[in-house]
Amino acid sequence: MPIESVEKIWMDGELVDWADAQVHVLTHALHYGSGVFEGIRAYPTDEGPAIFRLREHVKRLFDSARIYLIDIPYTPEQIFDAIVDTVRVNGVESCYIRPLVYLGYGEMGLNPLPCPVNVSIAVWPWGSYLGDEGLRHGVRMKVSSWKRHDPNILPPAAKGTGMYMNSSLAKVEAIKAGYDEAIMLSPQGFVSECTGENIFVVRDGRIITPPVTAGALEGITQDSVHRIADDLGVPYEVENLLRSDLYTADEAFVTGTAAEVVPIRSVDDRELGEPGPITRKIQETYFAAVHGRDDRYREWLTHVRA
Ligand code: PPE
Repeated sequence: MPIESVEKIWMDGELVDWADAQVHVLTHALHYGSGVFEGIRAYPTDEGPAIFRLREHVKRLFDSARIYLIDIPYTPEQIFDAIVDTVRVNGVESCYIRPLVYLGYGEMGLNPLPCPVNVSIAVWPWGSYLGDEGLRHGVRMKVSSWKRHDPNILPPAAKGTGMYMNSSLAKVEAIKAGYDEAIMLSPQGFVSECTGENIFVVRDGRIITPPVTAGALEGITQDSVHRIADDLGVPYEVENLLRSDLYTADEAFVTGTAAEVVPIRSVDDRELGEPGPITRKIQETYFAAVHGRDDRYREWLTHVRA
């Protein structure tokens, strides 16, 4: 589906027209994937649009940049405010938000240090990432033949643009084989995560998700699920999972800002069936939280029309 355009994009401190948000072909990041980014969502609430967990996303953006020695020429407060402004000025009720820090035009070659650092913030309306059907009835997953990065090859803690070539290889393999999404294993063979989502299984009433040492990004949605599970009194554990644990799980689901909370209906054709009660409850509570319908999670919202 083509991107649905809005009016303005924030580029290096200014709001420019959507069509004018252009870069030079010799932009370093186009050649070497030298950038870091975030994915954030804003949802409609009774008090107008609210951005979900903005503070945490801005923090992770700066952490990602730090890992790659990219010096962002703004403070976290400035980026926070710029994101709020960009949502506000475009007059959208709900949107996906993509802040991008990238090495720009100036130098070529694999030493990125002399390159200028550019920042853009784009927003656009974006529906269910894994489809409405998937959100309701679950997605069909395939364990990929492509492994996730070893943390000493590319640090999964940083949302680096280049490392998503790995995700795309796995995604394409899964789609071409007739599945919705791929599950990736670590080089050691433990379950890591999906191409753009964290993964969870439910076993004997407990939620289990793989550790960061298995190559998973420390997801902000994953953290929201942790808190929600605590509030619901569902035990939450971080443990290595084997491929076979996915086949025999009582329930399984994935989480991400773009994907939200999506049930898994099968893994490598082993049917898990319709979404189970714990997945449903987590999903329901998550949607209540993002829409400002649950007071317990109000501190996660940044209202745009303050
Ligand atoms: N793992 C990966 C590899 C990942 O990219 C994401 C987010 C997550 C886990 C979940 O993280 P969080 O959003 O903090 O819960 N993926 C982003 C990019 C998706 C895309 O297609 O682009 C997202 O969901 O915004």
